[in-house]
Amino acid sequence: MHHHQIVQSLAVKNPGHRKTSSFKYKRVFRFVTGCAIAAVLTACSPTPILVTDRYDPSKMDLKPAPAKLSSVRHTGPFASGESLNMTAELKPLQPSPVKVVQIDTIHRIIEIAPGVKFSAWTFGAQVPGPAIRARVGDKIRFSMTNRSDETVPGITFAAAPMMHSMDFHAAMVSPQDKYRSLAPGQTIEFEFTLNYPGVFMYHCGTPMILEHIASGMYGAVIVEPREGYPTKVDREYLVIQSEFYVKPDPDGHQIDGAPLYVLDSEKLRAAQPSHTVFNGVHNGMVKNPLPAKPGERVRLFVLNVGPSKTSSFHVVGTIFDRVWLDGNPDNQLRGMQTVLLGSSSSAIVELVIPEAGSYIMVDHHFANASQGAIGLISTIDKPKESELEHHNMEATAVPKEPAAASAKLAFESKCLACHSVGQGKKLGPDMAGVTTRRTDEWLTRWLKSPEKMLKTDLDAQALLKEYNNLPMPNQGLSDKEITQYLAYFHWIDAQAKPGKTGAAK
Ligand code: HEC
Ligand SMILES: [Cu+2]
Repeated sequence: MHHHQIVQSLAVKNPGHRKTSSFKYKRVFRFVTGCAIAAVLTACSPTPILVTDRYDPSKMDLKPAPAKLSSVRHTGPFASGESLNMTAELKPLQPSPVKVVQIDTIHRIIEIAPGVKFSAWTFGAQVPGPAIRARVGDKIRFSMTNRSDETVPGITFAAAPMMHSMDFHAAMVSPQDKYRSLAPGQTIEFEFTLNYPGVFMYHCGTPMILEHIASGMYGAVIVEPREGYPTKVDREYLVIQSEFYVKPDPDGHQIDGAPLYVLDSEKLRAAQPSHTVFNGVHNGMVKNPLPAKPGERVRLFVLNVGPSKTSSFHVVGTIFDRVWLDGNPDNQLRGMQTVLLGSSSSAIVELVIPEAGSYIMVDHHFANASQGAIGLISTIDKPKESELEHHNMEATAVPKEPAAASAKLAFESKCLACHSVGQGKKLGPDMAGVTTRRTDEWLTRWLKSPEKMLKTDLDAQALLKEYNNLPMPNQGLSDKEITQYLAYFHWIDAQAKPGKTGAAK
């Protein structure tokens, strides 16, 4: 036993000390403080107490070699490396202390929602780009060719070649050296060592950064603590939230008979996304839920890319047993219902699946969820459509006419919170069949001013009664937008005619 511990136990054993003799107390006190100082100087203690900081900068590699630029381009696959993960289901950590990673930039048409084919800029030909998995102390040996000048398979048009770059939040390096923009055909190589555990974003850092991120140029680096995680889990999944800002191509390009969608820079600057999604696809993990079994412990690596929205990540039906902010177990919270993630913030959340069911991952900012930030962790292979009520609809077809296509997109972000298409009542009526029960003239007046109609029109008043006296808020639509909604409603009802297949049933 050390001296100061003996003194402490003495003090506890003789609580009368203080009252009986202040003189004795002072002497004991002096002895205690004297010894505490001595203990620090190790004179009192046979074994010195070492305080180590696992993030001691003097033990970090902070002098990586300069980046190398060349014009020798990669050919073949757009991404390679044992540590790369292409899907939500994560492979275990690879043991090698050096992770060789190649991720090239290439422009691609990707489907961000059923029928919405978007002209994207990518890392590794996918959005999000491949996730790197490594651990503290590992070295990442990275190389990237800007292949944005290569043709996009299947189409004759594509976004023009562009400068691109790579910015790893997991690295501590000079941005001017390592994050340089590459011209099409150039290759950059650099190395860095992982100093902190976490779930880190990577993204293109070429101006306008906002446009490069919104076009699809992002991904994650998962860095485990040197000694691994303190808990054991049955499943590990990666969930990346991001926004898309798209509009039908003003030049009218089509792909497989449907409009091509391009970046809407006005919506982008106004931070008004057309889609908010998990893992790059609107409702993607609703169609293909992440599997789990009752009683299992699941670890989710959650990253909010943004670029401009916050995520209030929540899983309906369970509680986060542990939350490690930014993916570092040093930043632990317990028993959380949601975790708030700003742009480029992340967390590892661990949860237990209590009983059989489909547990719904959502951004609890429900405006974002209604734009597609929804996914399932499910004990069932294919959950029934009806279980998704209140959350979102599934579109299976897209109108060819640009007016109807624009309205479909607008409908998905503005109206879907209250209306379904072919899936029954929500807060308001199902839009399927609306053109058979109302004339265009009535619908135009309604969309222009529901409040005026509710005062004067008997059919509108009856409708209000049927919908619990909840008046539809005026949506502030322009005449042009109203015409587009009518085109969309007519398209929906044309789909439902015998012999046709499509969204409305
Ligand atoms: C906050 C919920 C809410 C939102 C958002 C909303 N609506 Fe409605 N809508 C309603 C309700 C409720 C009704 C039924 C009438 C009433 O109670 O006012 C309705 C009725 C309608 C009707 C008449 C349907 C029929 O069967 O006659 C149309 C058409 C319509 N909405 C279109 C839209 C469009 C288009 C948008 C998006 C631009 C939209 N609504 C957004 C709640 C909403
Ligand atoms: Cu870029």
